[in-house]
Amino acid sequence: MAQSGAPRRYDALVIGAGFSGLYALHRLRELGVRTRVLEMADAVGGTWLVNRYPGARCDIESIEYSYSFSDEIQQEWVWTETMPAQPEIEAYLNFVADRLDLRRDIAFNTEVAAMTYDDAAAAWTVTTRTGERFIAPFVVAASGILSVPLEPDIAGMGGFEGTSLYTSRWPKSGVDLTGRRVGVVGTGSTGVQLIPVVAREAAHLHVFQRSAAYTLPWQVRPFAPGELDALKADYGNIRAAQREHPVGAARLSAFSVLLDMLARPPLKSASREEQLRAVREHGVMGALNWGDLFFDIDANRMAAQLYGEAVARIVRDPRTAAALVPTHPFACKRPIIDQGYYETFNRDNVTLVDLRAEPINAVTPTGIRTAAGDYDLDVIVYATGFDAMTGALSRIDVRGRDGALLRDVWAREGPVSYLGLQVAGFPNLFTVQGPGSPSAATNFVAALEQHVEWIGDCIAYLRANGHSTIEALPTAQAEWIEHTTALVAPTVLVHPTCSSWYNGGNVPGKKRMYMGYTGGIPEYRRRCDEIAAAGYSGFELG
Ligand code: N01
Repeated sequence: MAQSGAPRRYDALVIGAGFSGLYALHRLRELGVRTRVLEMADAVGGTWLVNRYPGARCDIESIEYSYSFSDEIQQEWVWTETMPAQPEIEAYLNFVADRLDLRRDIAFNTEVAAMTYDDAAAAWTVTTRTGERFIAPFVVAASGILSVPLEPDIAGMGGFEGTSLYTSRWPKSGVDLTGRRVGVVGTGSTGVQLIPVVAREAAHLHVFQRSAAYTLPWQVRPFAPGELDALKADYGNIRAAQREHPVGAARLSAFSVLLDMLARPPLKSASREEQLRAVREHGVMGALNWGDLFFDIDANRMAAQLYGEAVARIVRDPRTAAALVPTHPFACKRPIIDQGYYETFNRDNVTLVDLRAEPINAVTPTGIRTAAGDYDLDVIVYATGFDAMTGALSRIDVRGRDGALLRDVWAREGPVSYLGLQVAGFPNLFTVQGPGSPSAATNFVAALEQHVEWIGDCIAYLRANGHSTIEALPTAQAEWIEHTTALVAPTVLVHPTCSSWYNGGNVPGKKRMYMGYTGGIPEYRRRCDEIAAAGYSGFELG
């Protein structure tokens, strides 16, 4: 990569201008740290800028899936729906960028390609794809936990003569699918949101499903007149409750529902009549709303069976209904909520293709060929997920102490980190929502605010106390991993049949390790604060 011009120097560099990067910039500026944000896209928004596929929506309430650090912002911004759709979140992040005058410190269209730590100078040199260089003592990687899309490796994909689309980079101008024969590959959170919307437009929709999803029906609605104002008037209490809640969202959300299940009676001691009543009265939710599913794989399997009975009450074609029943344990993958997912399979223009029965052999010029035959398509939509948590930093050449490459460390040892905030051997590099932090299983926005604030305070502390470096100790890192692993060990989340982005199982060749901290944000915050108060125990300050 050619180097162009003299490097520009800052006190800190932030990678990414999504939710995390915007707040990191604001916070560091407030602390008097000269900061530059490097953003590969041409606008702010991160994941909410590029995942603009039809149906894209958050599964946490807008008043909680938003910054809490500024009362002005939370009072001024007007949400229109209980759970915001992608355009509204993108608009919100643009509003925040304008309101805090953030753009003047963001370099857009600036993709970081490499970063190297210089031990003698105690600084990072960051080089962009076009060869620009930036030097700063501190780097904050706000590069996103779900920002590197996974493109499937299916023979013949490049030779498809119709339109190939990726949900993670949906065209800004939109795509008219009216009257077209569409195939969707992938039935995770993205596919489940997309499929009902596409079904209403397309002439015919084929859903190519490799793993069926557990998904709960949800009602998203516009705020009633005066409702948002009343919530805003109570924001102090709402944020206080959120702060105390393990998942960082105290109101009803995809996560809080899971947590509430823990307090429910065990499925194993429910009579058959009680089980059937739960399904009759509460549908798929009734099948899963039991307290023992997280810890007892047999109870979890019973729930899957009950879930199948609930799905069969909605989906009329028995073969389709049976194919829609997941075979992996419930809770292995991130919870999904939907609007009319199962009902979509009752439409005449929707066909489920069960890839467990007929795997994809190839993409042909005219569609998709499975083991059972050819499906002619005009459009193929890939909703095939992300290289989560470690993907964004792994595609950058991150060289720490002694030239160690971060992606090699993670390939060798798994996604190790101390607190999800730093990796041993990579001084002064902070990761917002890194592996081993609460991020994955919580309200990302609540989790990132805590991270950004801790990082800001840490940098301020180092500067105030004449330290130029901070680096996670390998022993502290190993103990942290041991702790996060022990927390999740008694749950079904680590069952051998669990494979998802939570444990890297969705990326061929990625070393598997559960990448979250399941102790909840309040306990995590307490530990992080305790570590800081003890002079950053577990870190070496230089
Ligand atoms: O990705 P996924 P996602 N052939 O990895 C399938 C967040 N999010 O983008 O399970 C055929 O969950 C794959 O099959 P399998 C949220 O955190 C949030 O949907 O590997 N199929 C799976 O069905 C979420 O968890 C929101 O067998 C292939 C699907 O593609 C995360 O993003 C909305 C395949 C990928 O599912 C990721 O969700 C959207 C192949 N070669 C996303 N390769 C909300 O806030 C992969 N698949 C609501």
